[in-house]
Amino acid sequence: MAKKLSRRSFLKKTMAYSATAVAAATALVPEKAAAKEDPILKKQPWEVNAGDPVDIHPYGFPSPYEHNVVRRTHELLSSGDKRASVAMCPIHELDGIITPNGLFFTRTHGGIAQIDPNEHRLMIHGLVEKPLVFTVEDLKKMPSESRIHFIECPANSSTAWRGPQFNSLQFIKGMMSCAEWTGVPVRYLLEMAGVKPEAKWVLAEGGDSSHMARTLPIEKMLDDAMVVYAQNGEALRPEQGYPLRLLVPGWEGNLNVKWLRRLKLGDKPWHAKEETSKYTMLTPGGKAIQYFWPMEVNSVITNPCPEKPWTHLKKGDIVEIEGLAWSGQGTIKGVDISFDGGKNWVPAKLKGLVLPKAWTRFSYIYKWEGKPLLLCSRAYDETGTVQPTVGQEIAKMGVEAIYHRNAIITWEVKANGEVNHVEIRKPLVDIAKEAGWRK
Ligand SMILES: Nc1nc2c(c(=O)[nH]1)N[C@H]1C(S)=C(S)[C@@H](COP(=O)(O)O)O[C@H]1N2
Ligand SMILES: [Mo]
Repeated sequence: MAKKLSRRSFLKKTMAYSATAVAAATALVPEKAAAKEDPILKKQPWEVNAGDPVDIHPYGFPSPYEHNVVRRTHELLSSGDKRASVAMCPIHELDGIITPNGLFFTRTHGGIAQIDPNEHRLMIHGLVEKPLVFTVEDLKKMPSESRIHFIECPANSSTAWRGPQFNSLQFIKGMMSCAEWTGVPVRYLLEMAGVKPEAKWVLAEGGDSSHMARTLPIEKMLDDAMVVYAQNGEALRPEQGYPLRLLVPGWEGNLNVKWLRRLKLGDKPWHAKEETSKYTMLTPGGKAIQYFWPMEVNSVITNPCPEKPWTHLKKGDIVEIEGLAWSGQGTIKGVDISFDGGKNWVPAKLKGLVLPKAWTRFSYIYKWEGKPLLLCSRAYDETGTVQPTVGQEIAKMGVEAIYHRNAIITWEVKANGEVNHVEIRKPLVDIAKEAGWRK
């Protein structure tokens, strides 16, 4: 009896935010079970025989037991040709805020170029005093900076505009990743070339077969854009633009031109002339937004999610709800969690590094009573922007926008622990009426 009481009061305490308390709570169970546990008593092959020599893989691999943690493609998310396609990041399998290089989402318009770095150059020309050509080695000799930033394709979640299409976190939100990038600020390079006063726009062009070329305002290039050659401590992967890519922190993924070979300065935007791709946004009034650069505040719960259900949990279990929040406008200031589809909210805890224009992990320690939930997260950033509900976003942008979907995502957690992607919103006709789409 005394034991039962102390366990109950112990559980009460774990309801407060305390990771150590949770660790202790889960440790209670194995302690009793240990006597019956096979893996503890049984001699395992890996303790009987010596392991592999240290030089078996000069460049290592993950454990074969992690074979399921991979990028994935989906026929609905790309053209039939896998060279003009996207491989989605398994964000539900990640911890912390760094995406390992082998799992970084990969989007290409003309396949993954395999560039010989000795044959690659970066040219800076147009409205500059002195056009310059850099080798990769030239850039590596310059003072470098390392920064952690996410890259997100604005088409992330584009399939959700008309309602949930995928019961999968990887396919809803996997068009993004976050890494530590090392390279040279574009500002240094432009200062070396000498920016002419008329220069207002920059064309960034890739050396791959798609020759992806995007227009950027010079202010952003002089602010925090970088030419990077390294990612998480090693050279960029070919998929991410080896040997050089443009990094445009917080802005649309497509602007982060890979296999970067040219920056051309001009006095007008380049869209009519050399720019290869358009990322316009059609609004309900019929007008299109031509440039929509920063990725706005966003968040999603990664545990639980359709791929990580709570089917293994028992009523009364303590669990850590976790997720990712990010904003291309700056630093995440907070994340709220709702268990009832957005009627009531409680603040989550931001955990680990909280950096501008980087993934930010949030956490909420929760006792699951085995009751159905409508679980969602809502982030806000340093500019005061709050992540919109689906209804708010549709009222503003309609359903034809395709890009920049950052509305709140809801998981239905069933009593048996299954998790489904659902959407909470009024019927479209009501949203349209209230927003005044048609008179
Ligand atoms: N040269 C070149 N750069 C490119 C692309 C491309 O096809 N070619 N795709 C762009 C798009 S649409 C996105 S979303 C990001 C994806 O970066 P990642 O593949 O490193 O995740 O790269 C951008 N840079
Ligand atoms: Mo993209």
